Amino acid sequence: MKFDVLTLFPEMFDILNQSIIGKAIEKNLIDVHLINIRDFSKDKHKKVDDTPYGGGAGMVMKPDVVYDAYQSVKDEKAKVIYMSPQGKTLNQKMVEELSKENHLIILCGHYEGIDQRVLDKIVDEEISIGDYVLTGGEIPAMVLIDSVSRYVEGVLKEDSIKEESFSNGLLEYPQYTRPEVFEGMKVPEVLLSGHHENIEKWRKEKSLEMTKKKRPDIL
Ligand code: 4H4
Repeated sequence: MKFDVLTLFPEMFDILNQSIIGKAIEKNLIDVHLINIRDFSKDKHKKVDDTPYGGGAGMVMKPDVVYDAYQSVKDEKAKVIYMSPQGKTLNQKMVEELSKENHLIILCGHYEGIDQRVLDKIVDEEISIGDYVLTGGEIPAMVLIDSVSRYVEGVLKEDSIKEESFSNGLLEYPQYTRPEVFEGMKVPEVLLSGHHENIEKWRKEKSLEMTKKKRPDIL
């Protein structure tokens, strides 16, 4: 899976080199290229934004600069995603769908947004990570890269994504590990029984119970 990220702050993505995603990059399971939009400004002051036509607060990213940055990575087979609070709210189903793509170009929004003309011209899908406004689209882009990369073969151990929250429409069952007694609280007996059928049944019941309690909306 190849990710091309159009951003004004490529250095923010350094954290992707940590942990599981970092290892996946090292193993060439995923490829993350950062394109600094500012490099495509023809202005001597490297201007990338300007005041909005019609007045109003804040600055809008210039369409020509964004378009030239896009052209540098353009690929007919790639899906172009714009991270914005106006997009469809990301969920596990969308993540799983996106993981089937081979090449994602992710445009990080900034300031008050980007000139609508370049969005209309290049964006295939507008995605939000939630109904709140952040200072930039870089964290949303990293959320997308992290969540989609988990579906790329070899990134996680076999079967890790099979039973996690949302993968079967329910929240994951509660997890326990050593010590057997913690602050007087014992691990549920069934999990110590080695009786796989009973454990499976208990886990399914707990998943349903947890979902009813915490997220009845996804039932
Ligand atoms: C983009 C702010 C667009 C406002 C931005 C608009 C999110 C989010 C986000 C920095 C940028 C903000 N991105 N999920 N939530 N003019 N991005 O807050 O469309 O209102 O993904 S606008």
